[in-house]
Amino acid sequence: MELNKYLDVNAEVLQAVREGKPVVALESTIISHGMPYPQNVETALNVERIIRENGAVPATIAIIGGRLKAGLTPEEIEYFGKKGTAIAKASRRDLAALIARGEDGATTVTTTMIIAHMAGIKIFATGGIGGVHRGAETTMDISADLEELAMTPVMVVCAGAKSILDLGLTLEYLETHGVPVVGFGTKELPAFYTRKSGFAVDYEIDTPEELAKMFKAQSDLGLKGGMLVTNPIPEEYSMDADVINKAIDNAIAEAVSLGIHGKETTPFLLAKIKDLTGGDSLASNIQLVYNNARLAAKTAKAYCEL
Ligand code: PSU
Ligand code: MN
Repeated sequence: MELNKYLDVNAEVLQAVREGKPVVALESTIISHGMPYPQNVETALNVERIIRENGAVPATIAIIGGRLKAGLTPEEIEYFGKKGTAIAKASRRDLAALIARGEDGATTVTTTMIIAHMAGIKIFATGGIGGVHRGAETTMDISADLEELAMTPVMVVCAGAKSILDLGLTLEYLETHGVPVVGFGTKELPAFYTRKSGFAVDYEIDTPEELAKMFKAQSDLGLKGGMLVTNPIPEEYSMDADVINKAIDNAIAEAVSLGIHGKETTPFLLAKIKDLTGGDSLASNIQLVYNNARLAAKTAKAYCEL
């Protein structure tokens, strides 16, 4: 495997990829922008442990000093968690600038997919993805995550998307771009904090083995683009839909009145929702990420056994 000259893959990840062993990619925006310190570091380290316990090698992805990294040390994870939002959120358009300037960047779903693919990693676990924002018919605010799912062959295991987004339009967009949306053990798109959204997914799949088979068929066909696996939050950690939806509506109203836009929108809304719902949403968020890490590791293992 010829590595991209801007990419550093740590020894354990490199060996696993070369030997065809299961590897799961993880994003770093969830660490620096998604949760407060020190819970972010604790969660990121637990996620890596859960992936190992389920038979795969974790590869947390980030940009450090202008180098694209696949596989971080615990010290690097601590650094990202502590620096938090002072680290730039890096999307596709930011990669070249961060490399040229030798700066750090927290990778979103988009850039984690890009770097995972460069490193030969096929499966990626996270919390939630970006999508078509409410009001996008006038703001044109559509996350680059959807474009990336349309063109980069990585399976993204998430808990659906928060209803800070227009979930119906998000599904329309993914359909147009040929991205399969799978519900794990459900016919309904989960909405991150809750198991239900009222929107149907394309396919219900009930085992990691079937997920692996479907993704293998997509790669064998040479179809470009990824696959979105939506894994509902475990029942015992799911939140009351009214409580969370009220917080989301209030957060969106505040963002509109303050004129928040561009790359700030998603982090602003996420932080507001956390303030409005206190520790409850953080605890749920942590648990759904663990749940996705387990499924991604099992799927990566099944994929390697095909
Ligand atoms: N949605 C969440 N949690 C997150 C994100 C989105 O529920 O942490 C982060 C992810 O890193 C995602 C990014 O890729 O925000 C999307 O940002 P934007 O909407 O600006 O594309
Ligand atoms: Mn946006």
